[in-house]
Amino acid sequence: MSQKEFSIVDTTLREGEQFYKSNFSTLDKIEIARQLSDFGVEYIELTSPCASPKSKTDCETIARMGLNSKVLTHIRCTKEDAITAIETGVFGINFFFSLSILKDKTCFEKQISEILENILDVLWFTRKNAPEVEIRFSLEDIFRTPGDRLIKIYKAIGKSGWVDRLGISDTVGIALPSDVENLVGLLKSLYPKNIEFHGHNDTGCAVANSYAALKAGATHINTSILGIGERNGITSLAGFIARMYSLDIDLIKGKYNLKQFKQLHETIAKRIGIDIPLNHPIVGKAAFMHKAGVHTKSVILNPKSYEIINPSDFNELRSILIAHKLVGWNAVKERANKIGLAFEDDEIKKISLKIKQLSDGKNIELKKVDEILINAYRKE
Ligand code: HCA
Ligand code: CU
Repeated sequence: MSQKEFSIVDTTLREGEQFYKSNFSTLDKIEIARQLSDFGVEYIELTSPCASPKSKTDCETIARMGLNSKVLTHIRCTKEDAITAIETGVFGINFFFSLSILKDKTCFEKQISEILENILDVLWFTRKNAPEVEIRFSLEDIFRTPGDRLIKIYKAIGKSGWVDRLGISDTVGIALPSDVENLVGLLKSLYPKNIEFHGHNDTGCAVANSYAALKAGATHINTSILGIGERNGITSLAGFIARMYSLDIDLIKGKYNLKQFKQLHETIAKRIGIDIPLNHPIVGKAAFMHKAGVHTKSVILNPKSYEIINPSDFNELRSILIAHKLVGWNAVKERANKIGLAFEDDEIKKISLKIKQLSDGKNIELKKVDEILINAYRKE
């Protein structure tokens, strides 16, 4: 499948800085960049050096770290921003521009051709002054940008040969996977080279949309750790990795250092002062917990019956929960065996019933289940 060739452009240090709780120090950024690079993301995107004086020195510092990941910065499409970005020594520049019908009215008073000329002027200026720098150009809010405008802009930029890839941004998370597929397909017909997708998660479609983009021929996918970004953020790295792992385990195990996944997430959670959401893919506390009797019975026999991700690939542990009213006797039997107690099946079934009665509508701890098992064993 062509999707094998994809690159992750992780933007925790750019889009993620736009999350309401983020305020990374230089040391935070250095640590996060190093861990992202060790995990193996192909690109790391940094906040514009024009955003604040420290943003500029941080770009310079991270660009010089000698990371395996390529370091990009994200700027407006102006010569002033381009000059500052080039000065930082980054590997690549991600330009963004808006032609959305809802954004900036003044923009549409100008003729599209004039806007295009300005964009081309900036891209040519950058290419000329930094021939070695990788350039991406992207239109913001592309699903609310009139088709004729985007075709005209992308055709001309593609033809110029001054960019290394074109991007599309679902800035408000409005797209469905089918919309993304259609648009990437259209873009491919105008520009059969590298395409980047950036998708917000306002309707919970970011991961599916990112996959749809790849399926239609996109090559670069934006992610952030825990999906952090403006509002409720973008495609989460864990969601995207889970999606791709489920399709091709060997590919993902070969491309990324999965054993470091949890640590990377813990670092970010700590730096922004939150807990990892319990139900987050792969790294959430509940990701490998099995509860209902029907599930636990099968998982004990064959974990794949209810798991598409092997927790040990990510240094995670599977849990079989038994201190609750949905418990199944097979799971209780497994627990009894684990603590060295053997029972006949009939006896285990009786014990399971007792656990159900005790825990119906109220929480009990595993300690209590063990106590019940030990007392029953003593009575035997
Ligand atoms: C922003 C906009 C952006 C840009 C994405 C991109 C978006 O917050 O400045 O350039 O790929 O969602 O449109 O994040
Ligand atoms: Cu965004």
